[in-house]
Amino acid sequence: MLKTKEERLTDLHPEETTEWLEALDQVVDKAGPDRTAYLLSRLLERASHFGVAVPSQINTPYVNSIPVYDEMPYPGDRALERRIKSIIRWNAAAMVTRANKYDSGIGGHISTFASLATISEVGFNHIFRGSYGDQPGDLVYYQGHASPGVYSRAFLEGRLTEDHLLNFRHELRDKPGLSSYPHPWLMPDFWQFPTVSMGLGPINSIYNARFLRYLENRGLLPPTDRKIFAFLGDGEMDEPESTGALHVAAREKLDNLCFIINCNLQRLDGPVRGNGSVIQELEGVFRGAGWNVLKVLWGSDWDELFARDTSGLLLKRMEECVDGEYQNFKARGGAYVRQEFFGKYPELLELVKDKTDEQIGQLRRGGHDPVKVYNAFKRALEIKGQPTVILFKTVKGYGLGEAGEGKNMTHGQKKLNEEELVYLAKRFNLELTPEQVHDIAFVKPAENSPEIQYIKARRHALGGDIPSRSPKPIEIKAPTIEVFAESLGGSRGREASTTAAFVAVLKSLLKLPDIGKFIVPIIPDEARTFGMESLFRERGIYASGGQLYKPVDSDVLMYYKEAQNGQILEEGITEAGGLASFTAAGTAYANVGVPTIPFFIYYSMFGFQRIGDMVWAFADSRGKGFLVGGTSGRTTLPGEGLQHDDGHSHVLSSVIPTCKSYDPAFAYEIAVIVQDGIRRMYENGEDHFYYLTVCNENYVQPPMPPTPNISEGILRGLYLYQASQAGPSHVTLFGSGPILNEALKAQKILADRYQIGADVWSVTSFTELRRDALVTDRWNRLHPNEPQRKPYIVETVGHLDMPIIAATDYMKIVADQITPWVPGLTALGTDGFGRSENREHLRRFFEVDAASIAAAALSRLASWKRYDTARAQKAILDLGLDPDSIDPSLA
Ligand SMILES: Cc1ncc(C[n+]2csc(CCOP(=O)(O)OP(=O)(O)O)c2C)c(N)n1
Ligand SMILES: [Mg+2]
Repeated sequence: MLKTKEERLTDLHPEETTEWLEALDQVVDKAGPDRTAYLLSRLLERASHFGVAVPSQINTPYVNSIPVYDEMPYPGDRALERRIKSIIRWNAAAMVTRANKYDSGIGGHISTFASLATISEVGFNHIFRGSYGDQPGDLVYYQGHASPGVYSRAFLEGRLTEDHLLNFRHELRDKPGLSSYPHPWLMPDFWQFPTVSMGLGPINSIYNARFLRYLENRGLLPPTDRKIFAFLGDGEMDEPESTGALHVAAREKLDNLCFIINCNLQRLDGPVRGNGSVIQELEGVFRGAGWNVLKVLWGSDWDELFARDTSGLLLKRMEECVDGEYQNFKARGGAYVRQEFFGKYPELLELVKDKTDEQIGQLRRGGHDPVKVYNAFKRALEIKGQPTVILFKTVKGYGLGEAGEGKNMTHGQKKLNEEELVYLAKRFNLELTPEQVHDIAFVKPAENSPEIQYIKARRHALGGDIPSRSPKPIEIKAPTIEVFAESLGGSRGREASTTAAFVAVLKSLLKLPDIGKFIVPIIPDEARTFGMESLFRERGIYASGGQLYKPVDSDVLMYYKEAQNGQILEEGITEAGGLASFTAAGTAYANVGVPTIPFFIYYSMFGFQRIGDMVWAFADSRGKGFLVGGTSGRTTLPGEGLQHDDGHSHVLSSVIPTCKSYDPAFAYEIAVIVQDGIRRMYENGEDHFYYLTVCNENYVQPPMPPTPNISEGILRGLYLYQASQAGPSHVTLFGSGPILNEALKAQKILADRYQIGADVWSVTSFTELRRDALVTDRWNRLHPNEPQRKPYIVETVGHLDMPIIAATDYMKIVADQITPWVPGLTALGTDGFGRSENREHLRRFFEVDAASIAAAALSRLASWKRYDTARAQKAILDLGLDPDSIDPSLA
């Protein structure tokens, strides 16, 4: 029987063990750590040769990674920095308390920043660079709910006024307020990265660090020592997005990235790992993924205890305790710690016999000791070839005492009462008058005080303000539409898909001398599906270390070329990673002054519904670029079935205010949309982005008709594509994407078999039509005494006195968006789960094929009393529909 790990690791011969350990001590003494490491690795190698299952060493002991003798002295004025930090702590807590006192329920967080203050202050005073020459400096992602601390510091720096603090979470008043969390959309000069949705900071910062390397390797950005720091919560690390891309950072050797994990051992409800150790667990995860891990667990006052403890029991006791106990040690005070922690072993009690309970209670954790914190940052800056994570052990609600230090309810603590405020002020030696405490007054030393002079001098020395968002003007001129002549001319009788049409547009852009280099094609392992493989060789796939092998297809023209300056980001199967790259590229204009234009093309079903929250954050970031949902359309993608057939991404994209969604039918529509998109986003500087669905159905792509104002129609949402050829129109047909072809076939059926004329309109965007109509309606509502304006949809189609049948490959609600302005509209769409079938059967099942459209037209005409009901019923049967078939939305 195999033994368990514990059984194998039981010491059966302690004397023999001691001999081996002493031998090792001698090697360390005489030959040093490198030789020791070499000998150990040879021993392990030999052991595995004999089949010894060596236990993997994914963890190091529960002590600081940097030994005391390796520490650098602290470079700052400790006393002054403490005073400044205390004021920042106070103002942060006061901001939240005041907000809730005068507007009960407005919310905010006190305890997270309380646990973070030392780490944050060391970073601001000594580490985070505001600029590198003429380039923006380090990029810092903050824990979203620690924002009061960031505001509080900006107040001392003179970047925010007292009015700002008074209006924390009051963004809609006459004075400028502060948003609850980091939102570039709401505070565009201040915040760079929206982080408060847990898990997005980790993945986005990894891909951003990698994107900076990409820009450097492609010569678009001069290399610097710039770092990306990401402040994260230990609870936050449970999100799959937090750890899902760690291997990317290690593989790409991102030594420009440093995670700062605030291990206060608690999340919202209670302990993160009450029955274990979140720090040891995270150490294992990060080391396993190839990161450099620095643990900062114990403050300097523990150093002498470690030095005096010759029994090894102190470490043993530390490793025995689970996080739930550590939480108690902080929540219950020094006497409890003496009894429950040290009291387990007489030797440990002896070790602290000269300390009072108060002193024991104040033994600090590493994350509250500036020397330990500074040394960890310093070491992280020196590490080459690996990303670093610093695991700082802290106390949630540090310094709040009874008001919540280490307590389970501390996360929700939003208001300190007077007694608690007095405690806080005393705890951090803030010399406040009783009135100041009573009034919860903000504290700001005079401009010429040592505190303000110091804080400003430090930021000046480090190159300027952080966080700060100050995009340079973008110097991109959109290409003229003629650049896309090939797409505008149609496929000349050949059949082609809109995916191929999109790829042609992309290729035209890549060839442009001024813009081409800024285009960033991003693909999650679907390039061949989308017919983009020729780009591999033409543009190269980005590989930070270049291509180290001869590709298996090197003898063919379109071989799999990887290159250090490759332009394509081939992400592998990770839509989240692709979106994180899209975010890095779509915000590079603001963060590092390089106006890259990302095109992220992916399987549309695995877009918004899988990574919608990341798209939301992208919008918040004022991101620019093009999302392209490939193989889209519930009935247009044949064969794949329920999981793959997308009939709702246009519903999901419609909820994002800055996302302009289009479902184009033809190549020329795509060209017009992309050309204008670049003009608006990059030439005009508008902060929005695009979602285009493209499909894999092949059909003849017509040339762009010479209709006047057709481009405006394409961009605003609809235009008349083909007027009735059979006399005046009695029914109007709207069609989108490939379903436009079904509407055209229906037009012919109605004319040939029923002698009914119908106009056919191409609707490129129901969502844009609705938005325009809502804006117009609102204006009219608020200006009843002015000439009323017409929404574009009404202005274009007029008040149609006839039924309208609108058919798309998406849920009916997509077309229904415009029903208030065209009340005669009947939406045909693809509500329900997809099936694996061919297009013909799918379209019949979902009732969006030509026969279903024609039948709907006749049925609606009958209900308008413009067609005989019996003939309509017969037509339904003649057209092959089964009136009693099951409703696909229920099936
Ligand atoms: C995706 C997501 N889920 C839930 C929340 C709500 N939430 C905000 S903070 C928090 C707890 C955070 O704990 P931790 O990451 O440990 O941070 P700490 O405050 O302890 O530093 C939760 C659950 C959120 N912001 N985002
Ligand atoms: Mg926590």
